[in-house]
Amino acid sequence: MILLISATIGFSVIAISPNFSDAESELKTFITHSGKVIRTSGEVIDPLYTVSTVEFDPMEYLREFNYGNISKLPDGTTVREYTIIAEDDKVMEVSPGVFYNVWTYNGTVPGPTIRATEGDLLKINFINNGSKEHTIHFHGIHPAGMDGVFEAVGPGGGKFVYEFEAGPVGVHPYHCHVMPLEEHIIHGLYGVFIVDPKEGREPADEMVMVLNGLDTDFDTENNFYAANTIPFYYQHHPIQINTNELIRVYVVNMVEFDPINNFHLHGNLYNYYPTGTDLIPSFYTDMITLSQTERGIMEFEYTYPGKYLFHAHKVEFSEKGWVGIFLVTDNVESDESETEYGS
Ligand SMILES: [Cu+2]
Repeated sequence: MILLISATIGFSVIAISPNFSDAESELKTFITHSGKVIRTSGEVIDPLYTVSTVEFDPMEYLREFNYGNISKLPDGTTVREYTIIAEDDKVMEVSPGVFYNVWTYNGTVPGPTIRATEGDLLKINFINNGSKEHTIHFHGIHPAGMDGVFEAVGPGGGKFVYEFEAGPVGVHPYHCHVMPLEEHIIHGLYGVFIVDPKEGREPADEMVMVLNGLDTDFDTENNFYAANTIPFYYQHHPIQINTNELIRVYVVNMVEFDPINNFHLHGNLYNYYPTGTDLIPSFYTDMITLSQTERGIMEFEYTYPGKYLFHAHKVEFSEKGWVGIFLVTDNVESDESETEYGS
């Protein structure tokens, strides 16, 4: 086969007539995670993905709660309906120049923060648009058939409706439970599930922080750590809060591979409610230690304005991205950020 490539470079014409027979015999065929068939004589680096990027704004995610589509049963029970779509072919620039194949619920890592009140009936319409089997396994109390473990949902549009009563009160993770579990979690199939007490909680500036790690070179060790996926994000974009206003952080540790994580707050201490299941705090501290999927609620107020760090006191983690700043001022309108229950 003779291939003639005519390229105009200035006024010169380059003719190439290589013998492709050797190269042709070495062509490798492989399928990308989006199902595309590729043939190449070059190096096949797996995984290789199509250019389908994820845009994720950690500042938006921080205070965004999904209360679902609300309706009522004849007996007055509130029904909340959510749709969650899994995909596994997206690429996200997690740090400048570092592209990582994320597996997503509704297009982001973490997935949406699902929020309900204890006793509500939840219907989660799950659609798997990925190329592998996925599920949603909620932590909490529900029937065995709603546990998202033995009911793998097939790729390419498989569906399942998870239906259960919201409970117990607290902050819980949800995540995919298909094996190898570590792989499905480290790629990003997880999110936060908040169950509010019927009487609500004291009004506060509320936020969600998922502590996560990224193994970008597939050696089962994390290369980056973060609060809400993007390393150093809240250091470069400090979280603005007010003096003398109650701050409530729902914190969930989803770091794989490393057995512990922790959360240290500067210039202050916080009341800590492990798993958020009790309305009376267990600790008043500036440091908690969290193992995989351990979580809780932190509450605090700042008296003095200024910049305050929060970070893993496992210094390796903070130096690889799990660090942020609260920018405390005493002149910001506070009404907008307060949670309205039952909304
Ligand atoms: Cu999965």
